[in-house]
Amino acid sequence: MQGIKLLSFSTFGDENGLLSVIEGAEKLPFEIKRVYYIYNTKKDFIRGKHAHRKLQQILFCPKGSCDFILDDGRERQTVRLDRPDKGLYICGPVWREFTNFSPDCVVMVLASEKYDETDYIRDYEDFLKEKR
Ligand code: T46
Repeated sequence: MQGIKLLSFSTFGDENGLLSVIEGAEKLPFEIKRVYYIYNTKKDFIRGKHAHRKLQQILFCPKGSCDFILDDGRERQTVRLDRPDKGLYICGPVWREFTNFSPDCVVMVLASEKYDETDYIRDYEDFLKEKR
């Protein structure tokens, strides 16, 4: 799908403990300007329901799991984030909804820009129009 890439973070350690690293141009194709995280979300609540115009993000679950339903205006795909070394890179306008949260789920987001409400497309029909 256009605008997304699955990432696998370098991981070190053994049965005594693991450490994952997100570093370098290959894994992080932008400078981080903001970090936010989402937690205590009810299992079936649907978050997101928007696209970003320019924002680049890396999303991952350091704890727990959830499903991202992604839509580039042509196709839909579900990506399950269920391990701390697995990330999702989203670049540009991809409609996203996320749900099916485990009770312990924490969604971490590394973002290329500071918060800017004008970068959000919060109406699905507007998203389709902007993609055309
Ligand atoms: C995204 C998904 C994965 C701020 O004031 N500053 C911030 O940096 C952010 C991210 C949000 N907010 C405020 C705006 C809303 O009043 O926090 C409230 C909840 O935000 P929102 O409804 O957009 O939350 P989600 O979980 O639907 O979406 C968030 C991000 O907004 C979005 O960038 O891609 O997580």
